[in-house]
Amino acid sequence: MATASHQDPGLVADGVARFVPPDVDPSTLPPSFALVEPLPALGAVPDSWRTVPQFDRTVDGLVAIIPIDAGTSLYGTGEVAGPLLRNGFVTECWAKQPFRIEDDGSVVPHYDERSKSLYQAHPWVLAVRGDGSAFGVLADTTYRLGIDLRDGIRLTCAQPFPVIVIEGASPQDVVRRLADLTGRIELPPHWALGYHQCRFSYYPDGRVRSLAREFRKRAIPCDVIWIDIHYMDEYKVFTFDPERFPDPDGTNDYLHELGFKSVWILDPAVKAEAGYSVYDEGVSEGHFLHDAEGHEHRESTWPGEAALPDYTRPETRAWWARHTTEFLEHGMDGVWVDLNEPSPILPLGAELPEDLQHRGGNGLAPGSHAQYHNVYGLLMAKATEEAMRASRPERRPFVLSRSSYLGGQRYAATWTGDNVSSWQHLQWSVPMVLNLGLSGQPFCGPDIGGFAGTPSPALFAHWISVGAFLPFCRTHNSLAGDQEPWSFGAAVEEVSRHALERRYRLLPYLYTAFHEAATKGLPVARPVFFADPADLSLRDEDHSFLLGGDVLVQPRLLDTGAHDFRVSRGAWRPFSLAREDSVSDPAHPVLRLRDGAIVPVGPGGQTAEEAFAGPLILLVSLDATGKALGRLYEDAGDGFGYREGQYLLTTYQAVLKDGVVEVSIAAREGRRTRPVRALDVEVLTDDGSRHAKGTEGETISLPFEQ
Ligand code: NBV
Repeated sequence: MATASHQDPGLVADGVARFVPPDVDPSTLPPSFALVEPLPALGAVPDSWRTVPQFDRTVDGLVAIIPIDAGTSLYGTGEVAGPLLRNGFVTECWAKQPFRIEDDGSVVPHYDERSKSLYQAHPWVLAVRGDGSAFGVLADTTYRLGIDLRDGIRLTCAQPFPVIVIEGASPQDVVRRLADLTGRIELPPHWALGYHQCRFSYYPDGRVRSLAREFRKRAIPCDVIWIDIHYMDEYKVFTFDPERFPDPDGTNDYLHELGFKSVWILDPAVKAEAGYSVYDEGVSEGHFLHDAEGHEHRESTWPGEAALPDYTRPETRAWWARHTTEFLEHGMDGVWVDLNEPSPILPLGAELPEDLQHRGGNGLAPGSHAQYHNVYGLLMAKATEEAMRASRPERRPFVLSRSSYLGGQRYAATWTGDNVSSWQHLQWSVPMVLNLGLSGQPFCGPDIGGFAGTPSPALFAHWISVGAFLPFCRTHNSLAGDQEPWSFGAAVEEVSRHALERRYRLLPYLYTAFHEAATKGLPVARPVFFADPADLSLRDEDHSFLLGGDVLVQPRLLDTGAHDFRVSRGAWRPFSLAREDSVSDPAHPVLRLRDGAIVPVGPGGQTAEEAFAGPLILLVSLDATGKALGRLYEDAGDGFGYREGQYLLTTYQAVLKDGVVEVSIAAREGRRTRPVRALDVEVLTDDGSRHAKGTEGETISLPFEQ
């Protein structure tokens, strides 16, 4: 009798079933990488199960075919450029640095709608049926996977793979269940939700310091300054250039004194140079990837010839973590891991041979690079995150990773890689973030302003104004022109300041949405169709988006023509967030509040710390029955006290009765002391708003005639 295996077909949880090709012995399948825990089969899949993949063999390997009903909309597939709605697209799960060959033969990092794969790999499709019910399809393999959505869902892989199907009453339901299975983000520290300023690269140290001073002098909100590769000594990982950054501790201290955090980059490639201790250790302790003949594999990267760590080995992850721990002793607040698809630099677009050998260990079988390529970035991020957690148990880690795989949200936030300073890329940045959210990664964002090229003043103004409402908010650019908020003249500087002030005022609400992502797995930025999954007219809306469940963001993403936004039923009243919102620049998205919702807004400030302290305003939009509800999650903003109950989750309610709106606390959770603070109420109406002043904890009454 065959023994039970972790990949056995059957019902594996309520509403979740695994299917295995009939001619495949499940015990021969590699263990799942995406799932947090193995899911043993609990019993047979019931006959009533709606979505059953059919397996077939072709010259390309195994194909799983999942037919869809007319009216079914497809999403997910991770990091993809192009529209939100993925019906008709063919992509591939194969992490890579996309590139384009220019007319002069030079190769530049570049992606567009035709790119089959980008830096991250998410073998996952979300399908929303015409009636608003949904299912999700997870191809549980790390190997290269073709995803063809031209006629239903067709998944192709050279190796056999199981398919997990999640059924749900709504897309939200399916995305939540995906997070139950593949993990959720850890709650980030407050500062990580602030504005981040980056470039390739700010150097030397003096330039970093003056950049920091400039932000404070100009009173532009900013929390984090990023240090890209020019800090390293000849691009050798875990070193510092003695002239550019002679005193990294001093650089970090200086930033900290001005209220900034710092994030420094690490690349996986280790310069192959005898005498460089990181390399020597790597060789003597066996940390590098070898070819099929057992020779150390080399790639041409920033430092020149380099070896690549084999992060499938627990010993190698521990070694990497030890170096990261020492690195962090210089006072960095976060770590950025780049080029971990992994991508050689020369020639751009080159890929590692698929027959390189990974040695695995601790439950991971030895395997080829073809098997482990897609999880290289995830494993590097995991090693880095574990180092952060172990070396500073009292602080929340922050890692940003370029490559990732389904489930990678457990270890790192991601960004959408090397985009271009163009209106088209600005427009794609919204659906990219939305589809990543629908694939389990809620903490992501684009390089604001575009990485390659220099944006026009108008483009930068629009980009930062939209980027201010995306979960990860960082400006970054390459070696081209300056891309600070003040680089485009006084008018754009003012738009940028205003955009970031809006974000900082919304931080209490945004943090509450991150708490929902960390506890329930719901995306922070959500597609508009979430508001009414059965409304087919919303299925391809990908200019506007929802932040959390209650705020609708309607940006102008293209410089040509007005976009005809589609909005679900309901009042969706516009609201202001910062001074002069009503007469603001057209670059700023229009913000609307769902009727029946209450949104907490803070005082704003130059740093997240300021933005989470002080008075609160509750923005209220009553529904047709005169009621509204909203939640606010609060904690220390760093550390893990919240796990011991040191948090407050407050549900505020507003009720209109006899010409008076009464706002009070409907429910509370957590043991954090309730702050003594002013709590003002602003009730939106169809023609403006009414205000009342009060204090936290008391019922606030507001005369309100309709
Ligand atoms: O470290 C330099 C860059 C970085 O700024 C960018 O964000 C990454 O996507 N990095 C790529 C390497 C440059 C490759 C051309």
